[in-house]
Amino acid sequence: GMDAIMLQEKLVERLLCPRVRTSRQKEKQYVGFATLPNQVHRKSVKKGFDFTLMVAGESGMGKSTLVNSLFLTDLYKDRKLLNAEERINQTVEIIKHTVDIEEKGVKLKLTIVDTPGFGDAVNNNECWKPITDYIDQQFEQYFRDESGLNRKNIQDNRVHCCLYFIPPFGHGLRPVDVEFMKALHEKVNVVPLIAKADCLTPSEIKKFKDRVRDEIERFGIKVYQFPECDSDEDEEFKQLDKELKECCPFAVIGSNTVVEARGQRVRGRLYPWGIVEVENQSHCDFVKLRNILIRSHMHDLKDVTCDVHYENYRAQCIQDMTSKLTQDNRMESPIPMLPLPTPDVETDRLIKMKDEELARMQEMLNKMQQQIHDGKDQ
Ligand SMILES: Nc1nc2c(ncn2[C@@H]2O[C@H](COP(=O)(O)OP(=O)(O)O)[C@@H](O)[C@H]2O)c(=O)[nH]1
Ligand SMILES: [Mg+2]
Repeated sequence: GMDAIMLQEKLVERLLCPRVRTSRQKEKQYVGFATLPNQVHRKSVKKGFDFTLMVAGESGMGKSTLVNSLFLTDLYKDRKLLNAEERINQTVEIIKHTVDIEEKGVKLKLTIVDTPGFGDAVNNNECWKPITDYIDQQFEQYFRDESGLNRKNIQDNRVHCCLYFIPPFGHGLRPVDVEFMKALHEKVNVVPLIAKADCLTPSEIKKFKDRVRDEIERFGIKVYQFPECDSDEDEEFKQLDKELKECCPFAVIGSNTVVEARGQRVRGRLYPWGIVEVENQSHCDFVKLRNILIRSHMHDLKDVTCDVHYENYRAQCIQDMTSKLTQDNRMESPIPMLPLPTPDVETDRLIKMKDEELARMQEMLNKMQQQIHDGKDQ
């Protein structure tokens, strides 16, 4: 009757309203990912952690080189490094690399999604489309698995972070950068980077960063927000946190060659006038970026992916299904001489998914009521 309909509406409303962000994970130390278990459930320690990182931006900006630098530094410490020329080929399609790494018994499955980058095609209209499609497909797969029967062993391929490479040559963001990031910002955590930062002097970098920060604000681009630092944190942590936020957008340099600098073999770029060191904090923000990604902010990036981006996707899905159902209902009202709508497999699937969703909400509601009830009894 009427009550059932109202309950259904309430449930749908509840489903449509993205979950409120719960208190963010806070990490005190900027250390190796071996400390990840400190903040999470023991179960995930046994299973291991996983993280999916995507790179996007114009072709030739050093995306593949940077992910290789990120990879090799942490993943192949002892491996012989090849020349950049030998290693890096132009990326022509979306490629997924997965690497399992272990640090002090803690397992991390790192997935890198390398994208071809735009600029090579004659027509760069909607050049972000393959990327947004890819992100949506991962959400869709997850949504499907989550609504399915075997919900225990879902493979989570959702993209947790997208590094967007801004070319260092212009005077800030180009229209295509603005459009690209806006196409992504509601689907994934966008972390903007200034590519090939060795092309800029320190004062130019500062100016460029200020400008990009301004434009991000002015154009309403919602890049990944670092979580607020609690007021009761110690001064040292607050200082680190402040520096981190002021550093954005990170100026990065990538290289796959090892050079000799100050008597040590380091990853860097050799120029006639000197050496640029990737991991030297006075040369660029590479180390800061790496720490954020696989150490200090990995949990938060994943939380935001689940609680905000995926929830939004899911809400949209359910809304689409609901409106489709309403439309179908209207079509079923008896209009003489019109053939009955043919059963649509897709609609059936959607109805089934929605029913399951509602059943789960109902179950949750019951549990909540039970808890309230139990609370009263005590
Ligand atoms: N100057 C400079 N060149 C770079 C940097 N990173 C990569 N490159 C070079 O830029 C070219 C394109 O790099 P690649 O990683 O294939 O770019 P992608 O198309 O964005 O994946 C290669 O010749 C790289 O050696 C960097 O940080 N600074
Ligand atoms: Mg590439």
